[in-house]
Amino acid sequence: MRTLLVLGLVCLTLPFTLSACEKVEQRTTTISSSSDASGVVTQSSLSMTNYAMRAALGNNPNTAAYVTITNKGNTDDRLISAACECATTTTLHTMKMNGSTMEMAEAKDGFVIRSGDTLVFAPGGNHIMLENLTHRPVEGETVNVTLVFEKAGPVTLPMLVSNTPLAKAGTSGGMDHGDMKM
Ligand SMILES: [Cu+2]
Repeated sequence: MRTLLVLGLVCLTLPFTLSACEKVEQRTTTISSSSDASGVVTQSSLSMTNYAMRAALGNNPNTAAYVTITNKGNTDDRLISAACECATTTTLHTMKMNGSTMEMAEAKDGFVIRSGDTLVFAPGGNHIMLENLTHRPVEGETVNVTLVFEKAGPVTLPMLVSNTPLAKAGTSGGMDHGDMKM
């Protein structure tokens, strides 16, 4: 019932009502992912860019990974889970206010990525939490992380490991939370 209501809203708000609705119904299950030279990975209608993993720091048993996901399709999708052979536990985390402090919390229902929307995982915000590392990622190596989407299925991203993931050259990484426990 809920799904029907959502679809109804989508149809009402789109200018080409019929064709938009037909596309919703004619969703295919064909899965094929590909990666171009610039590191953009596409699967179904999802485009994944800016993915990287933070190198393990000191004795910290945990680290995090990041990615930007854009839904270029006509239907919503949901990021359900993530997995990495490098960690005992891999979960999707978001940041929430607890009183006056920002804390991370597991997004147990994953993240809905609506048609046309972009979901960002970046230092200081949403992140893929890698807990109890079984392999400690070091700067410069590549570690695979698999994202699982409700409709697009699993897609594996070869993540470059960096001490300053996603940092632009010449910046000091000001987005980072130095006090973030992870
Ligand atoms: Cu976390």
